[in-house]
Amino acid sequence: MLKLHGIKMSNYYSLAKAALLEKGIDFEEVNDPPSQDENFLTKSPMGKVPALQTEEGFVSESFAIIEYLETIQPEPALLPADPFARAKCIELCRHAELDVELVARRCLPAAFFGATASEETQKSTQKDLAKGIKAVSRLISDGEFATGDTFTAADLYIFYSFGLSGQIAQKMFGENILADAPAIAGLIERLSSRASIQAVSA
Ligand SMILES: N[C@@H](CCC(=O)N[C@@H](CS)C(=O)NCC(=O)O)C(=O)O
Repeated sequence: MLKLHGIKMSNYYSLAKAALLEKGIDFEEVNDPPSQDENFLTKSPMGKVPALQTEEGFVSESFAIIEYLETIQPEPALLPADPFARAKCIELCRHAELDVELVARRCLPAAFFGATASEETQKSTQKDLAKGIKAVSRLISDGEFATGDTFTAADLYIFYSFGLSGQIAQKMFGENILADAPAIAGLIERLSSRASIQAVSA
C-alpha cells in the first residue's frame, strides 16, 4: 500500500493527501517531519514533505506525486486529458505554487517563527504577491472550479497555496490577499466544502 510521509500541518502534505482521497486510493499516513538527516534525504532529497512511498521507492514533490497517482489510477482524473487543457491546468498549478505560495513563504519565518524580515523583503514580497495573485486571477475560469466545470489539481494548488499565503500576508501586512480577487475568494469558499478538503482539515 502507498504510504504518505509528512506532517499534517504542511499544506503540501495536505494537498497530496487530498489528491489521494479524490482518487479513492488506499494509503497509510506516516508522521515523518521534514529533516536534513541523511535517512530522510533518501526519501526526499531537499528534506521536505510530502514524500510518497511506493513499492519501487520514494517520490518527493507534490506535483510529481500527483502525476504518479494520475498514471497509476487515471480516474477520477486530476489533470485534463486534452493536451491544451492539461497544459493550462498545470500552468495554473505552477503559478499558484511559484508566484503566490513561494513568494509569501519569503516572510514565513517572520510571520510564524519569530524571525525578522527586512523592509526590503517585506516590500518585494507584497509587490510580487500582488503580481502572482493577478496572474492566477487572469487564468481561473468563471466556472465552478479553477479550470472550468471539473475539479482538477489546479483547485488543490489554489486552495492550499492561497491558504498559507493568506495567513502569512494577514500576519505580516494585515492584508486580505483576496480582497481584490473575488473570483479566487469564491472558488476557495466553494472548495472548502469539498469532501476531500474537509476530510484533510478534520
Ligand atoms: N515543492 C514542494 C514543496 C514542499 C514543502 O515546501 N514542504 C514544506 C512543508 S509545507 C517543508 O517540508 N519544509 C521544510 C523545509 O523547507 O526544509 C512540493 O510541492 O512538495
